[in-house]
Amino acid sequence: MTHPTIPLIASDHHLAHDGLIELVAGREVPCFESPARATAIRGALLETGAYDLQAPETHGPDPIAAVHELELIDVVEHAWTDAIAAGWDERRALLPDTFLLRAYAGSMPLDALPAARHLRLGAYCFDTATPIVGGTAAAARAAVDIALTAADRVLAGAPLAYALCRPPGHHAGRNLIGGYCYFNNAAIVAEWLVSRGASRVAILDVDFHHGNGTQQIFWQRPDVFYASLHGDPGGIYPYFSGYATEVGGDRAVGTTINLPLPPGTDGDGYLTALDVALDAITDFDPDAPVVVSLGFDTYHADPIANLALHTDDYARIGSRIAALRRPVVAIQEGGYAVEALGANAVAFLGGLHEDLGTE
Ligand code: OKP
Ligand code: ZN
Repeated sequence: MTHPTIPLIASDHHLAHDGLIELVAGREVPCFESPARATAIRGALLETGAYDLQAPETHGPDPIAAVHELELIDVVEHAWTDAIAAGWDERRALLPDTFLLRAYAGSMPLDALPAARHLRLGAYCFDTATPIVGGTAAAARAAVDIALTAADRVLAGAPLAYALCRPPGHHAGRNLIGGYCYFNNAAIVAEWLVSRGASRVAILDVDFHHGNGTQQIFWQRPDVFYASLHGDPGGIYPYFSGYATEVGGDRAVGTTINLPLPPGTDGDGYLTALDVALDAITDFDPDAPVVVSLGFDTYHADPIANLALHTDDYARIGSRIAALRRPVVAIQEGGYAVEALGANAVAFLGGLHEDLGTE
């Protein structure tokens, strides 16, 4: 049986999104979420000869506005230019220094915000890991187009397409950026599939971190299933969501499933939890391609994670997902062991594609 090439959707827009620093527990550290990540993955995939590199097609603002509030989009688009206009040093990344927490308002009906979008940032951002620089908005828009173009390829009949998104998306909520994420690429694809006629869409999130943004966006949506495997939020970012008790809102009970994993979980342990998620997706019975939020930060040597997967485990995970016998749109999220990202992507997508076959 011959396998046609796999669409690899990528662009260079991400190169100008280079945050330089993030704050971890009050300390400045180099950004883990770096341009080198995407460069490494792209190089390794192309080297196999099994991928067809394609530029994203522009889908415009509407698919983004179907998931995110206009005021959040406005902040992502204009925080940098407003900061520069106010005299910000363009060699420094923009990070909020004040956060509009629920507790700030208490019972006060506060609704005024500064006109300057860089001064609003803390009302739309939940951490200090999500810097904005000159290239951020264009990169975030391109990442959405990359994800949507991959979805289009699968809708057109490809069993698998891979979206090399950077920045990632799964921490971004309807009105919120955070966790290196600005626009939620996977959520935008899921909503796009619904707009294309799907009545049930499943998102499988295998990034090491809980996709709090994706979960929030679809919390009350019985037509979009969200399954996530991740480091136990009791000790792992983003701390405030991803517990097994979170199963969906009152209008969508059972269409969210969280599988927190203990530190040190290896490939066998991971596959056991993955089977729970895959069985749930099978029961849900999506009528659209499965959206995979794909992170390689489950890798044993990842600098910000604590699981113990190895490169060959990604091939096993890929082929287990292929056993769903459903087409897949794979959307890149995290993974920070740059030297291993290429091999891990080759293993995962190879295992997935081989076993998906062409029927
Ligand atoms: C993005 B993705 C913990 C620092 C956490 C943010 C991590 C964002 C991960 N010491 N910093 O899900 O890979
Ligand atoms: Zn992650």
